[in-house]
Amino acid sequence: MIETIATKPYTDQKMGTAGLRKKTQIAMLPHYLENFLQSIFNTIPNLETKSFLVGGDGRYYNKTAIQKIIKIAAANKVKKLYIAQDGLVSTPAGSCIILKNKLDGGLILTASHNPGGENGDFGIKYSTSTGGQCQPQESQAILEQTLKISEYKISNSPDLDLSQIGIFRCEETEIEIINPFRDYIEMMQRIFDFAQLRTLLTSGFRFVFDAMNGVTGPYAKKIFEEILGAPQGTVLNAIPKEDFGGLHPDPNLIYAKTLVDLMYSDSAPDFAAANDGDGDRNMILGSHFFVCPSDSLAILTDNYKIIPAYKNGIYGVAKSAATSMAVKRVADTLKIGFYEVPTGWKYFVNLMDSQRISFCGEESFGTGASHIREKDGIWAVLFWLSVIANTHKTVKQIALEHWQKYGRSYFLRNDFEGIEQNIADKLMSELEARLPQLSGKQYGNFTISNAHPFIYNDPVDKTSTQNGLIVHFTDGSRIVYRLSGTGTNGATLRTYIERYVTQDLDEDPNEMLKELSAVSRAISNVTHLTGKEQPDIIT
Ligand code: G16
Repeated sequence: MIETIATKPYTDQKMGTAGLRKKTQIAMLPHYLENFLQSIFNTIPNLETKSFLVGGDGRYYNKTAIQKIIKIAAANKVKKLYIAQDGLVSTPAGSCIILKNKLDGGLILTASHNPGGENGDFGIKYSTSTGGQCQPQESQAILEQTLKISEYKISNSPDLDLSQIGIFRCEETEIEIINPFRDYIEMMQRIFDFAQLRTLLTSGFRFVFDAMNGVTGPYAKKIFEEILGAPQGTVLNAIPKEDFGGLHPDPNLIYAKTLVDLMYSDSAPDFAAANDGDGDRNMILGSHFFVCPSDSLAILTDNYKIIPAYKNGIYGVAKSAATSMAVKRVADTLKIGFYEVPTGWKYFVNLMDSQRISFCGEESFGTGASHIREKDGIWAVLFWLSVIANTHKTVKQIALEHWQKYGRSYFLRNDFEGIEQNIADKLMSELEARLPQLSGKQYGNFTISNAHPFIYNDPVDKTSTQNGLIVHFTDGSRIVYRLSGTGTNGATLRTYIERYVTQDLDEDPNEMLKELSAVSRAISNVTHLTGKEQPDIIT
């Protein structure tokens, strides 16, 4: 039976950089999730002809949320739901399943790299038939629905058992519980030379993969250990946990500290990687070496020819404006297109769909390609393993040779967290107002050449988006300022600092960027406005 339940709008259901992210306690408020789901369905015509994927990264409240999605979708007469077995699907595998099966979209339940659990975060990424997350126009239409919703529809049928693959029904809606691994693994096997990778991983090469108790554990076990023959135990933290075992599942130098410590110890393996909670982010490490994500994109692009799927050539590359310029130098050398977009993977989707780009990446540990429309942690790891297998070089050698060829963009991101929203907004608006007067100003060794808001004009849908402020220096250095769109604790100011050099290639980024970091604080007035002398997090 289908019930119509009266409800009132929540005014905070605006999607951020990647879907809706909230404290779990907020998502669990009465009618909160129901309102949001009904608002999504209200924007989609002809639901009786539409099919969607549902799954997530296994975090707390996902199981309850999936049952709600089934019942609300059924009450709204959705044709079919594909539900990942046990509710577990990585964000990249979800994109793959949507594209391969020509679905109309998907609801991936994840707050990505944010902590999970009852007192952690919960989130929903809403994807469309592109396989990528909805575009700003679509999230605006959903927001408008959330602000005027007065009722939602829900079936009162019993919960479904998600552990059995098979076809079931809820009201008139067909529910198929699917294997969440098969399509994705087949795709990886088509892209990469698995025979070559198997030779590497069974040859004594020492590799560790940290799944951070997120959803990539079972994918990594199947791909690296079962198919490619890496020793049992190669995959650490391999079982998805509702609270990520208390870890903050963000693969960076701070939150993947145990792995980082191992890689800087005397017993460091040859290669290590980590993925985040939903498997779209990746961190790459060699023995005593960390690969900055901006460099990773540049290095992989420079090596595209060694991968079977790309050997005949690639379209262009794209990066978010906040990401370093390293990949542009590669694109210029390869004579392929180069694009710079706002932060948010959704901005790459039109470029991929129109065959303008093949590869893209972001400083926030995201690397990917047009095989799907999300960033892809395991793809990046398989690509790096392929580069190692082909070149027979260490990670550090590969990076050093890259810098010798192209020069190096030292890069750091400084995050000032937990700022009151009105103070963060004031900082950004005052800085934006000051930008025109900054040209020609000197700060120590650095002189500003020009400063402007970053405005992206999408060449495909012709929309225009402003995201962040950029300050350029005469020596090619850059500072980008923007507010995060993924946090759940007040506002986070992100300051991205980049300095290009053609010598001193193997130095500590903290030292190389010390002066420019101080300059970035002086320009933004952050200490005066927030009382913070230093960033809370440096990645
Ligand atoms: C999401 C987006 C990325 C973005 C990152 C950080 O990643 O998909 O495009 O770079 O957030 O965004 P912000 O700087 O606004 O916090 P994920 O892995 O969290 O889905």
